Amino acid sequence: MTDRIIGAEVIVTSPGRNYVTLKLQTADGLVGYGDATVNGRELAVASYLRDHINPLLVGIDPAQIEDTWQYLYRGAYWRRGPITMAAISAVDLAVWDIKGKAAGMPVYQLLGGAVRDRILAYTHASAWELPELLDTVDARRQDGFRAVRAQSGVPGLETVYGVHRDAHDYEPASRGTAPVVESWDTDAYLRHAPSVLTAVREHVGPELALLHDAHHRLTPQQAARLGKELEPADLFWLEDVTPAENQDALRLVRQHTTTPLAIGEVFNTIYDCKDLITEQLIDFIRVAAAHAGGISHLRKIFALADVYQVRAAPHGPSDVSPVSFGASVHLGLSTHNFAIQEYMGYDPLAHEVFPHSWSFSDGYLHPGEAPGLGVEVDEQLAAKFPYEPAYLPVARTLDGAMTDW
Ligand code: KDG
Ligand code: MG
Repeated sequence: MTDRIIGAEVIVTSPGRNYVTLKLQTADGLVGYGDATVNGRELAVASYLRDHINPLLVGIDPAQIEDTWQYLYRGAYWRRGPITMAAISAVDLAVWDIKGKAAGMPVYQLLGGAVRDRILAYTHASAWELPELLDTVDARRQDGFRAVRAQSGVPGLETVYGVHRDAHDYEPASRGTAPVVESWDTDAYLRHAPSVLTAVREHVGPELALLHDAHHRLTPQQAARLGKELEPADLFWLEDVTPAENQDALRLVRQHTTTPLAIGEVFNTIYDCKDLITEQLIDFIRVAAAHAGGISHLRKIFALADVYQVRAAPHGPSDVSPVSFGASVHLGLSTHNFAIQEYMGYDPLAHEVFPHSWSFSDGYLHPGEAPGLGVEVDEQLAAKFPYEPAYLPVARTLDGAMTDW
């Protein structure tokens, strides 16, 4: 007998920050969870699910994962875009979770089984001044990390992406009814960043994998110059050097530097990735299970990337929930060209609201052996943390014009 979806519900909760979770229930008594969190636009996805998708799911056979994906993608007519694709991602994750639970197997087994024992993780180290940054990098290494993203302040600027002046943990969204306005000066950043990363490399020695995120702010020429100047720092990657809309930019960057390039955290489909992959303009593709169509679509993107020796390295900030983070770890264990998983970490409350089988130890992640995705939701606890309006910052250049944050 085929099972059927009998209930679809959206849970919006804020244990430390906002998360949007889809819960599907089946006639056989199975429950599947998916993540649909889009940082700063959470309620748009919640409405897309509640008002437009959930009514369509009731009666569907949850085992038909690919058909359900195609129904929601092709059936929308207005396809792609972050809100639509986050909603489709949530459904996809929830039905993979159900399939795993029905089979009594962790999802990585359904994806072909383990191709590695554990998944390399990187985390964030940030501090305004270099001495504190070096201390923070050391502290992350003591936590077991073998790969660290380093971000520092910039002289003359009040705010910089990835760094808080007075804290070593960085969370970009802030609660409130309007975005914080930051100021930005690319020239000041370019004068400073190479010396910081070179100093970090000198401090840590050759082995630590060192990463840096330029967060979509440079012109092609500036990105090429930065990549070249960072070569002595031997980065594992330089991330998001140019805004995602201008993919031609990467051609120029590539001609001038051998610093590896990573991009894709704001991409939603394989169509956003395909030119960068097939023209070998990047080394790592950063799509997230919560934002680019779930496990089903990430598998396709990673398979395309494999042909071109581009490796998978999904986005893993605190603003994708432990549900889609778990999905990423299942993909990591079972995908041959998976390189590294970002693990920014979670507020302790988020670990409690989303109890999970995935674990971090000695610099590596493992999805665990629980059936399905292995992430549950403590709904009673979740209800104690209602949605709170929150926004990502916006940025203006020193002359007052809006720029990319
Ligand atoms: O919501 C935005 C964050 O997820 C993003 O700024 C984090 O760039 C980021 C990263 O690499 O983790
Ligand atoms: Mg990034």
